[in-house]
This record gives sequence, structure tokens and C-alpha cells, in this order.
Amino acid sequence: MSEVNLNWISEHQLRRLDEMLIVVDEDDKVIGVDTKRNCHLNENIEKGLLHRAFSVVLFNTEKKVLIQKRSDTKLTFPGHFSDSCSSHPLYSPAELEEKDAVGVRRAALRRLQAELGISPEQLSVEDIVFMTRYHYKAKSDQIWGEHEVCYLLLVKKNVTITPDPSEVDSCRYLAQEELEELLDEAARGRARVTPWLRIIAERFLFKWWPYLDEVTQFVEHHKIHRV
Ligand code: DMA
Ligand code: MN
Repeated sequence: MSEVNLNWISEHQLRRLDEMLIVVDEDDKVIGVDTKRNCHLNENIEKGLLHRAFSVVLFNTEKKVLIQKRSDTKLTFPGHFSDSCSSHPLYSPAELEEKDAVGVRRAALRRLQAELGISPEQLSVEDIVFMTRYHYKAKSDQIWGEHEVCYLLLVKKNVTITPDPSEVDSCRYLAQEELEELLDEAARGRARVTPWLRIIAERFLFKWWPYLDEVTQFVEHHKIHRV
């Protein structure tokens, strides 16, 4: 690790590299545990290391989606526009529990509170709907990257947010056309979006958006989309 440049990362993000994540196989079966640091090193990813993650898309009652700009001190994809909240379930009994994906939904609630400052009385695990899973790989830079089986989670609720600046630079709610414009701008090199925001939008959200009131028709718990 001594040769790895970590200059831009805050103390807070450095400490988080010791979090213990869930290592899975391509069918999302738990096969081990490893640090956030090891799970995000390209040299390990190239050997097949894969971990469990989640992505939350939060819609308000105007059917606009909450988009965050990641803090410049994040390890991966700093300063990029992204989904409402993404992170990883931890290798702990509560977050490993697989029935109704409750472990991952608990992890999502924990991070929605930590990153976006959504207070506990505003949101519970029952408000977080597990939609489907996707498996993807993406490099952030030469050293760091992502390789995840990611649970796509949906929340439809008006909430008050107080983002933590060490995680989130800014937040805004976008209508479908505005998210399409952001992705177009990024394709022209005029904005930066995370690879998983593009995957989520183009593979799932633009299909679901007109049917947000009946979104359970799109639930696919047993499928893992390969992207
Ligand atoms: C990791 O996201 C999860 C996905 C879906 C990319 P992140 O980098 O925002 O999470 P954390 O900072 O908690 O590792
Ligand atoms: Mn990850």
C-alpha cells in the first residue's frame, strides 16, 4: 500500500477504508469478508474480487429523483454526480441477513442517515424497496475501482436532508428530462457522472419513471443483470 497515492482523501474517508465488506460470487452468494480498501483495489478486482453493494434512488412526491454530487474527498469517483445514496452492507449479522434483503435495506437506512442526514423518524427500513440487482465493474483511476453485485433500492418519500460535506458536495432533485440532459452533458465531457448512475438511469429508471405509482411490476428479486 505504501506506493499508493491517497493525497486527496480526507481522514474520514481514510478511516472508512477499514470497513469490513461482504465478498460474494457472481450469484451473490456470500463467500468471505474483506476490507473496503482491498475490495476497491483494481489489482484485486482483476483477480475476480467482487463485493455486495447497494444504490438508493429516492423520489419525492413530484416524481423527481434526488441526485448528489460526491465530495471531492471521496476515494472513488470524487466530484461526480451520482444516485441518491450508494454504499455497502457491512459484514455484520444485521446487515448479512438475506430474508427480504433486510440486511442491505438496513445498510441503506444507516447510510441515508449518515450521508444525507435523514433523521430516523423520517424513514424506516419498510420505506426502502428492493427492486433488482446488477453486476458491474468500473475503474475510477489506475489504482481504485468498483466490482459489485449492487442492490437497486427505491424510496418514494418527501424527506428533509442535511448532507454531510465529507461525503456529499451538493444535492438536487431532477425530473426525467433533466437527468437525461445531465447524462448527455456527461457524454460530451461537460459533466462527470458515476458509471452506476448511467447504468441505473438507462437500464432501469427511464423505463420505470412513467409507472412510479405501480413500480412493483418491475421487481425482479431473483435476477442479477449483467452490465
Ligand atoms: C459504493 O458507493 C456503492 C456503489 C453502488 C458504487 P460509494 O463509493 O458511494 O460508497 P462508500 O463511500 O460508502 O464506499
Ligand atoms: Mn464498492
